Parts: sequence; C-alpha cells; structure tokens
Amino acid sequence: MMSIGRRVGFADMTAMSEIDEIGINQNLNVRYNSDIIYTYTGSILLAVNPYKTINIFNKQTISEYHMCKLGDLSPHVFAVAEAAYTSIVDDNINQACVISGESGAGKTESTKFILQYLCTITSNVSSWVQQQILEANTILEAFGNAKTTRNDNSSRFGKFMQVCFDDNNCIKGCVILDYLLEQSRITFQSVGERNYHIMYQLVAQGQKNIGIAKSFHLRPPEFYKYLNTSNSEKINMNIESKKFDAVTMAFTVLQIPQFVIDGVFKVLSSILWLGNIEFIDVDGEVTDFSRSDQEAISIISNLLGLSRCDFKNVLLIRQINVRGNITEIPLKIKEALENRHALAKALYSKTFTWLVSKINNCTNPGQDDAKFLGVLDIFGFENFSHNSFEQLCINYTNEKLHKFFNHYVFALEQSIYEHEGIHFNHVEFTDNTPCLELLEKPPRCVFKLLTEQCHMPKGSDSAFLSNMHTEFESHLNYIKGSDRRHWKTEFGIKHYAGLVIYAVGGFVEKNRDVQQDVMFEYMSCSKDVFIKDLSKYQDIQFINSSYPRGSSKSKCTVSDNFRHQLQSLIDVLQNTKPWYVRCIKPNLQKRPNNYNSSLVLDQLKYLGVVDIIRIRREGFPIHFSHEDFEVKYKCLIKNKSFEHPQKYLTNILEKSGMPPTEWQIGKTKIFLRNAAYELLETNRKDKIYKNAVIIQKIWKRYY
Ligand code: AOV
Ligand code: MG
Repeated sequence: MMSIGRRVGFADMTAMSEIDEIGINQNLNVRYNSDIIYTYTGSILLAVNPYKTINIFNKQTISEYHMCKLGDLSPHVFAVAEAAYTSIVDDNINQACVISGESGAGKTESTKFILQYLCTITSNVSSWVQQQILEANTILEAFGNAKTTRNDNSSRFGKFMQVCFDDNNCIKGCVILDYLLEQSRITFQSVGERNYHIMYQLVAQGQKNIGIAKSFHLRPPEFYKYLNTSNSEKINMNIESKKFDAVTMAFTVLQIPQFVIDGVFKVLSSILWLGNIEFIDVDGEVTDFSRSDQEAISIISNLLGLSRCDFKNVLLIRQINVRGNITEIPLKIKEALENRHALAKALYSKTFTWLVSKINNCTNPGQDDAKFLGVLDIFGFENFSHNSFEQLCINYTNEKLHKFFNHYVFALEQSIYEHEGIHFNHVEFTDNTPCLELLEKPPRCVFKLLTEQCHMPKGSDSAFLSNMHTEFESHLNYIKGSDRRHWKTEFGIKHYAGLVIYAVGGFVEKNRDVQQDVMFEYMSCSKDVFIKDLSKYQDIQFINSSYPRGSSKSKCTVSDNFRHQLQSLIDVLQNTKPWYVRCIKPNLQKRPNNYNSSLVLDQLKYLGVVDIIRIRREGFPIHFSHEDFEVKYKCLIKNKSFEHPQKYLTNILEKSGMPPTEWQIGKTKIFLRNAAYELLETNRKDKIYKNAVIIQKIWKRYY
C-alpha cells in the first residue's frame, strides 16, 4: 500500500499555522507529487484527480479503513464512507455524500469508490443486492456517459443513489434518482466529442457478431450520421465490444429479461437509422422520402414493430388539435429534418428513464421509510468554447449545490453560534445567492424569461436575448456578451466558478418540452411487447410532480421540470447529515504527474477552501442538545448531584481533561471541536467496557 501512514505535508489543513491559498496549493502539490491525492479540511475531503491507477482502492485498504474513525488513518474517500456509515448506525439519520468539482475532476470515480466500500463492508454470503447496485452503475454509465473535450467518460446526467439499510444496518437495496440527461448529444456532437458510449458498443458488437448485426440491422460505425457529426473519433472495436459484453452481463444481474434487452437495442438501432433519413423537398410545402430513405424506413418500422404507413405519417405530417378537431399539416423539409431529430432524442431519453425505473424495480427495497446513505454525483461545472442551454442547466445545478454547501458550512453554522451566544470569530465567505437569484428567482429571472418565450407561438431566441439584456443590464452577474459585436447572439453569466458566455441560438427550442405524443401513440400498438411497454411509460418523477401539465398555456418546459426536480433534491439533502468530497482537477490534458498550480488555484479560490479551513478551525462542528449530551456522557462523572444543570455539564467537560478552547456551552446546545468529541467518545467507550468487565466479575463470583 502506498500512501497510508506516510506523512507528507499536512493531512488535515486545519492544522496549518499559516493559511492562505498559496500555502494550501503547495501542500496539495507536495502530497500529489508523492501520489497522496486526499487531504482533509476538517471533515471535508479534498481529492486531486491522479489520472493514473494508485493502489489504494483494494479490498485490503477497505478492511483497514473499516471501523476506523475519520482522521485515524490517512485521508481517504473510504474514511468518509466509513464515517457516514457509522453515523447511520449510531445516530440513525439519513446521510448524504455530496461530491462536487468541475467536469473531469473525479466525481463519478469517487462515487464508485464509495459504493464499492459500502458494498464490501456490508456484504455477506448473499451479496446479490450489492452486486446489483454496482452493476446498475455499469448500465447507467454506458447509456448516460460520453466523451467530451473535458472528460473521456463525462456524465451527461445527474444521479443521486440512495443506498438503503435495514434495521441490522445491512444493505437492503438502492433507489436511484436521475436528473436531466443531455439530449442534444444523440443527434449532434462537437469536434472531439462522441455520442453515448452504448451506441459504439452496440455497433462494435455488430461488427464482431453476424447474428447481432442481422437481428438489429447494424452497419459499421462510419455508416451512421449520428456517430459522425464531428468526424474525429477513431473507434476501438475490441474495447467497445468488450464493454458491450459487460453491459449485457449487467442486464442479466439486474434480471432484465432477454426480450427486453433486445427491445432496448432495437430502439438504439432505430435511432441510428433515423439519423440517416435525408428527405426530399417536393414543392416547398410538402416533403417526401428520397429513394435511399426507403431502406431506413422499412428497417425502423420493422425494428419498432410499426406499420410503414404509420411511421411515414409520423415523419412527414404534423397533427394539430384545434378544439378537439385534428387537422393534419404536411411538414416542410426543414421541419421534417428537425422533427426527426426530436424523435430520436425522445426515443433515447424515454429509454434512459425507463431503464432507470427498471433498475429501481429490481433494487428498490420496497420500503419508503428505510434509512439511506445517498451519494450525489451530478454533472460538473462546464465552460466550453461554445456553451448552450445544456451548459446553463449544468452550471445552474452547480450553483444550487454550491449554495447548499455554503449554507451548511458557513451561514447556518454561524447563525447557530450567534443564536446560542457562543464566542467565535465571524468568517466571511463569497455568497453566490445573487447569481442564483438572477437564474431562478421569480418574477423576472433568466428561466422565467425563457419559459415566457416558449409559451408564445412566435417566441424566439432573439426576443429572449433582448428581454434579458434590458431586464438584467445592471445586474452584477450578467453581461451582454463577450464583446459588443456579439451582443445580438450571446449573454454571459458570472458564476461562482467563473464567467461563462452562452450562445443563445437554440435555447427556446431546447427548452420546449416536445413530447412526440403521436409517435408514442403509434408505438403503443407495436407488435413488439417491449416497444409497447416503453411507449406507455411515464416518468414517475413528473407524474407525482405538483406542477400543472397538460394545457398548452401552463405546459411545463424542460427547465421548469428540472428546477422542480432540483428543489426536491435540495429538500431531501436538507434532511440528511451531509458529507462533502470536493474533487480537484490538476490539469486540462488528463495527464498523470502533472500539477498545474494556477489551474488548481482557481479551483481552490472558487471552492472557498481558505474560508472552509478558517471556519473549521474557528468553529465547533459537533453539536448536542444539553439533554442528549447529559444522557450520553453522564457516565463519565461520579458526582451526579449538582444544583445547577450548567455546572453539571461543565463538570463532565472539565473532567474529560480537554482544554476549554475545545468546547463551549451554548444556551441550549453543547459545541465541540472534533478532538473534544473524539476524546469524550473514547472515554465513554472505555467506561462502558470497564463496567462490563466489573459486571462479568461479579457474575462469576456469585454464579
Ligand atoms: P467527473 O465525474 O468529475 O467529471 P470522472 O470521475 O469521470 O470525472 O473522472 C474523469 C477521469 O479521471 C476518469 O475517467 C479517470 O480516468 C480519472 N480519475 C478520476 N479519479 C481517479 C482516481 N481516483 N484514480 C484514477 N483515475 C481517476 V463530469 O461527469 O465530466 O463532471 O460530467
Ligand atoms: Mg461524472
């Protein structure tokens, strides 16, 4: 084992005498150079992405961390997982590991380590559930991750995995919540990026196995337009086909029947074929299929079990419902091309949410009040050379989580100190509330103005942009574009993690929730059982939503739904005990042994690491009510009759031998630093052990 027990720099930066960003950066750098990627700031873990295999994630390391307190061994993501697990056992409250950091910083890998840890320490002879949880990840990554310029395995959706425990603290199952899968990637990828991994895996398998190629009408990857919009990627057929085997294996572990697995692949193949339809313009008003389209039409209708005629209607005609009367209007070629893309995206995202629900059916413990340890792995902050609606949603999510972090670590903590009348030095922090308000606070905010355009029949990107320019001209977090020449096409938001310029083109269209109802209606009569089932599937998260849906005026947009989903997530997180893992990206080239000091410094700044260290040092992170404290620790003193309850508490604390700087007594609560808490716990456990020994001796003497 490499780093456990070695002392390099400060393992916990709250112990540093001088704290500034430069010192912190040097500390992380020195540790990184020795392959020590984890460092604490109190109980918050900083993790620097090594971009290479480090041998500290094996079974032996897991067993070393099991039953150890945070801080006993070198910092590790396993120690955080252990602390959260211990807390669920001891305190019986739900826990949440909130993992943050920009794209490529290591969130998804950290999530996997936490799950691997929990599954290992709780597994017994029948470790089937554990295996299902780990395999669920294999499927989610294949369908929800893709290569971007920032990360070769970038999560294009968010997930909150709630690992559920029974009364014996064994894993009972898992509930997965998914957030906003990026849809645009199905039909278009920027240079250096790829479609979802599963697309290449399926096509590669088709190249290797003629039976598969025949069943799903697969062609080589170069054939498909949807796999070649950026034309830059060489595909390693061997690797992709091995990954395909891993996915089918995962499906089996999750007990998904073969006809369903086949159904999923049929949908994927149909999506790829959809991308190849070209259409021809008949007379400027009406569109038809080109001669080469005929093959695609018959293959897709065959794969989806639809009649050719129905399928042609879906592609060439729009139905309009005017007060109950259905009118059919032919699509112009541009509309037909767009409609086809929308269809492909709707098919993929429906399959994705359907898969998540099937996985949940298999892993859900079926008990709503089971206690859980949640792991949150959401898409990290993004700033590309071209940013669109997807990046705005991703960055908005990160703003929301950043505020949650600030609220817990700074605002709430300090307001409790004040309220309880304890002495501390106030720590200032950079509050991102103004940026969040710009994005989401009604009545006038970015998302409201966008939705307003989506509800107008002639709503447009340019009207959205000009409304924003007028409305937010003087807002400190808003700029009209990178320079005056781009004021008509761009806007900029100063996020907590930096300024991002968004190109407004496509915002209104992407935010409209295009349901593709007609297609799914036809699919509900499909000859294929799976396709039929899929067409009727509705995302439960939206069915239960209190948002009005249906009438066109109040129809929810993509961002409305997403905002609502995010708020529910924050509400859940607020009722858990949170643990934070802050991931840091050492370089942009995805290289090992390469620490770009200025890149890390930027991240340390926007993560507010100096302030975090300060508050962890100044503050008292462990709180007990007077009553709970008394019940738990009264065993530590002999004299239990004090006139004044305050004296009683003081006596317990003083007797423990801790310096008074380590604890304070507030109006209703006791406040402890970590060291004080650890000492009290050790004394208490010693006492319990000694009492047990005495009782045993007495027992032996008399019986
Ligand atoms: P992300 O989840 O934070 O980005 P990942 O967890 O996918 O980032 O990490 C990106 C890549 O960094 C991985 O594919 C690994 O190659 C490497 N990596 C990360 N952590 C480790 C580790 N502990 N050991 C070895 N390699 C690691 V994004 O999903 O794009 O926001 O949306
Ligand atoms: Mg990720």
